[in-house]
Amino acid sequence: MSQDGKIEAEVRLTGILSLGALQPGEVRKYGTTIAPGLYAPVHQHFFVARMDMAVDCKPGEAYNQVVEVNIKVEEPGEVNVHNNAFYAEEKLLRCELEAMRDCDPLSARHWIVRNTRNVNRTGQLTGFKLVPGRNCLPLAGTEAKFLRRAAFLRHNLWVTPYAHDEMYPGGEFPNQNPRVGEGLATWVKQNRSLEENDIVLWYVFGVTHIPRLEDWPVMPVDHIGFMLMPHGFFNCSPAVDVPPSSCDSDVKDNGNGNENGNGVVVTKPLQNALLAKL
Ligand SMILES: [Cu+2]
Repeated sequence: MSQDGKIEAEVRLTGILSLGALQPGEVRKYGTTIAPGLYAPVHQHFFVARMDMAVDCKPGEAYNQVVEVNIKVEEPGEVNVHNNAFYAEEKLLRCELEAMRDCDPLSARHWIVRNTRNVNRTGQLTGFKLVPGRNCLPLAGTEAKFLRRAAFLRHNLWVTPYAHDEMYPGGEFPNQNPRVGEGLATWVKQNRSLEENDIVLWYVFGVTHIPRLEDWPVMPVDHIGFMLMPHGFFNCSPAVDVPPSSCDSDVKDNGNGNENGNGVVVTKPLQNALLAKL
């Protein structure tokens, strides 16, 4: 979490690739020849972040909802004579089956978890937005067998109301194929209401890894992640009253309430007061 209220989640990928051997002169359509006689298959990595949200809620309150935001281009006409207008359009995700969503960077798509009762100083509901990073979907046919037990990969975002026994998107025992009827894709068939509830976000994010020669013998770190960012949660930037850094205050600290050379009263920085208490 940083001083502007942002929470960043990052996964770093490294390690040794899974490899196959090649006959002399052989190349493989489904992989990269990364060293003489060696190829690494094209593959994908997926991660799921389960986030039990409680935006601006006191303990026990269940006053959250989720809206999807897409940027829309305005139709040409009297209100758009220069043909350059665009705007953010919001849509409330009312129930679980409406909330199976995919990323769309071309429309700057993101999702905001809002408190349904608390407003900021402009009267809008307080919220935190989920900002996707780069992402992908499984590159497989809809009937692929692995999608039976990993059906949660079919969408980048799922939203459920909190349930204490819904912890693992693939169900309790994801390796015991097929285990159909368990996990996220099954739970959402209840189509529970999300209009004012204890909201759980499931953000599924992945990377399609086309191996490079530079990934061998040990892969340099690749990064993938997302952000939770305040959106009307604070009344202004939470970073504007950050105390000076300690090295800065060492130079400027002339004592508590003393005048400096210009006749200006210099108060001891808050940070020094806090340090003194420690
Ligand atoms: Cu990889």
